[in-house]
Amino acid sequence: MVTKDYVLSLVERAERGDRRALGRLLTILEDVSSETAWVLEYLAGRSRGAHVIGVTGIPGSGKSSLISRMIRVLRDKGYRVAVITIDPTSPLSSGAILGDRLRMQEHATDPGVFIRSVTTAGALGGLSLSALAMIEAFDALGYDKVIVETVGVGQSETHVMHATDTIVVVTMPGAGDDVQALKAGVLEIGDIYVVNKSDKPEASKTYEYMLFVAEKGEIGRSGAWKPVVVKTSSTLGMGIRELVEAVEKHLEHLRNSGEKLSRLSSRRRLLVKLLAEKIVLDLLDKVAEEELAKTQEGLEGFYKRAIEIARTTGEKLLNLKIQ
Ligand SMILES: Nc1nc2c(ncn2[C@@H]2O[C@H](COP(=O)(O)OP(=O)(O)OP(=O)(O)O)[C@@H](O)[C@H]2O)c(=O)[nH]1
Ligand SMILES: [Mg+2]
Repeated sequence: MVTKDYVLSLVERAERGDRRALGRLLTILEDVSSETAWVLEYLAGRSRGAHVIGVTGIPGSGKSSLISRMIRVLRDKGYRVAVITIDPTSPLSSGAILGDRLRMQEHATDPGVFIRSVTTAGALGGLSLSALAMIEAFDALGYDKVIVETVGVGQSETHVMHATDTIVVVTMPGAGDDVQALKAGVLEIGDIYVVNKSDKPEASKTYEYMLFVAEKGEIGRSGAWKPVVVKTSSTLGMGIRELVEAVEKHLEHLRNSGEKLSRLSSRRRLLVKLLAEKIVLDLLDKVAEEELAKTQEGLEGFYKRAIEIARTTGEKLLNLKIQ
């Protein structure tokens, strides 16, 4: 059982730079328990307005390498940086996550950088509740930049859109020189589009194309901000300063337009929604288990019974006015 005093001591120690305490705090946030509500409320109350940056885009485009490069520039500017990489929990991805960690390895001993991987844990490819809870923790602990690396699949795009302030969409040359290369979903969410691997000869064509579609308004969110296209090479360290400048400019835009605050409330709304979903699903699980335990007749009539259970549970929940 996690006591309040224990969590408070972890927060206090983490604030003083104790990385193990921070690690433990994040582990607590990975599970939803009866303590979760007040821990989140406590952390949210200490929010320092961290800049949450989503880095998304096609697999292998160089997101992790780019983040590692960005960290250097952000650290030079004096920012404390936290990175959350999302593991899509597929057996195929374990290598990718290892790769993510490896590519950011150079920052492992920097006390101003904290890197953590989380799984999507059944969140249909979206950001998990734990990832969102961790953003709250990093925000409360004074990390200036919280970077979230996600794979561009499933629900992650809509989640990233609701949970972050600035979205960097990473693409690369040779991925096809049309909008298809960006895949449905990321077209409308980016604030900054990056053509990475610009050390490759085909890159300038892709860059020209991206500028063209950005000019035509075919990419980016609707609103006052005009998407910026940056060309980078994380291998050569090219264009990284420009990318960080674009990210900073976008933050300035959010602050000046008042959007920074509305993004914070949208992030909190998503957190509450995912928390509610989790609680209802757990409840359903429990009721279904209890009901099925009563079923003695084996597989015969099992499916019929399962559907009945889903119905009755649903009705029960509605009667409880959990909607
Ligand atoms: N030529 C070139 N290769 C790069 C560049 N950036 C990354 N790569 C290579 O591209 C591969 C993928 O890089 P990652 O940084 O792991 O890409 P990612 O988008 O994080 O990949 P996933 O997380 O697996 O989707 C690695 O082999 C990198 O060395 C670049 O600017 N130029
Ligand atoms: Mg990666």
